[in-house]
Amino acid sequence: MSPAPTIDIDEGREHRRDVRRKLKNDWSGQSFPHAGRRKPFVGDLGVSDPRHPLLSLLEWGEGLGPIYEMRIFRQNFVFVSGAALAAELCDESRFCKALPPAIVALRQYAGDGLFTAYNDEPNWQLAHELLMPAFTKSAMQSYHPIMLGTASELFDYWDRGQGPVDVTRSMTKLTMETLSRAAFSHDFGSFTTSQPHPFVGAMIRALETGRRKGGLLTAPGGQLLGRYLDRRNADQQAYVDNMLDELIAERTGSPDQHDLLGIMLNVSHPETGERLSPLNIRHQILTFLVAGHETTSGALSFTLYYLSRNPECLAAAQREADEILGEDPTATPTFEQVPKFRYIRRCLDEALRIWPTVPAFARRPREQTTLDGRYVMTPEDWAVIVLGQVHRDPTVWENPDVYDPDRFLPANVKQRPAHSYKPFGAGLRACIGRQFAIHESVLVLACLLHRYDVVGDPDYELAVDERLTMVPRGFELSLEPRRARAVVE
Ligand code: MNH
Repeated sequence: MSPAPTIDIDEGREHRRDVRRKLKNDWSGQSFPHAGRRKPFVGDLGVSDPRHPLLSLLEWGEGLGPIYEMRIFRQNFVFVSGAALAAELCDESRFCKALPPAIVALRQYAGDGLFTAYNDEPNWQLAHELLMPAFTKSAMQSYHPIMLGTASELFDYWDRGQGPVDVTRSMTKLTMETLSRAAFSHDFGSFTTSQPHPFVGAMIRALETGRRKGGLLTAPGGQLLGRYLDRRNADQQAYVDNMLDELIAERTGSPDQHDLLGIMLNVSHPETGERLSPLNIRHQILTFLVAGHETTSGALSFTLYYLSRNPECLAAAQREADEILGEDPTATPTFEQVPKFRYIRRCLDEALRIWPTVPAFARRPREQTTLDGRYVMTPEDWAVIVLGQVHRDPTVWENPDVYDPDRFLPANVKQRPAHSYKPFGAGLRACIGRQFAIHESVLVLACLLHRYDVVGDPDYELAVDERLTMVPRGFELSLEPRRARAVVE
């Protein structure tokens, strides 16, 4: 049994606020295509698999057109799969981020942290302004050595082992370590201890409960089930909250350390002098850990999957790594070299097109408007942009299921309509960690391909796991260390 976290929240009050903020989403009575036959009372229950709701959208949403809906009990969901409608929703002058029930459910853990804050919550603006400087391209300079360090620990760990490696598992360890070191200088020992640190498991289980609860709350009796899940989960959450609170307390008032926690503790707003509260800092750290590790891990894993399936792309990526890094297979890039891996970057972009690891995000209008010139939307209505469908809309992407990194050559990007590609979201509430994810991913891919020849199992068929994000399941690579040799052939 863990002691209660030192910072307490009035959960009743938080919950009442979320209920008050809930958007009606009735679309003024308009209806859209939906799957199968709708049943009285339960609606479209059973259409979507609750164990992987977003993945199953890609199946049952197929053929329903650019906008479609699902109703579960009294909760209405409207999905957008067409690129033109999605682009319209990404217009920040007319639309903004919406919090669907699944995101609201995460507020129990992440509170008013950046990802789960309502647009008008004062802590969003404050945290956004205080933390933006920590996520600029140039700020990556201080994370660069951390990223190189964890990558080299991963390679050593692989070199000590035998046989093929589980790619997603390895990449998840890697991104978790990078993030915890960059965020609060904590080493979870992922590559040095045999037992995973209990914090990581507790955090993931707590969030998984949140996700399940989010799905439940729309059903009659769901509140009750939700409370049951909460009780079962209370220990996990208390453990996670506690560890973070202790860490924050330990570091408060201690000399400046150059990680995200140091910035949050020591920097005040240049104009107002405001600072983040200890509770909000806990929410932010949890947010970074969660938002930043599985997403990047999935991006790396999907890229490696597609490279292993496309020998010409793999050869081109390896050639680029060799050209920039030279003969020594263990050479690592400087900070300035990372953006030079242009082809590897395109490989990453293309993997995130086919498998955007954050599979969807939601938007609502600022004022009443019409979508596509015909669907009335009030600020009480929201639509989910289904990235997996939008990124494969055949009106924008030729042969959308084919992996082709050259779609991201500058000339080709320029020819596509604006907002065709949105793996990091849109507008003010777009991903703050984008540069972080891209710098880390490109650096890791370049080092990896320079150091090893990679071979996938030819019999492996891509299977995708839906956790909080999308990741390949059971994908293994055999790694053959490369020798120092003439790189010019
Ligand atoms: Mn990230 C928001 C995708 C890596 C921290 N992220 C978002 C959104 C998408 C997204 C999409 C917008 C969601 C919405 O509109 O509701 N993020 C990604 C992807 C990767 C990623 C695909 C990796 C690949 N994200 C990271 C990393 C971090 C991070 C790394 C932190 C170090 N992301 C965030 C935060 C937000 C966010 C924080 C919320 C920003 C805000 O609303 O102010």
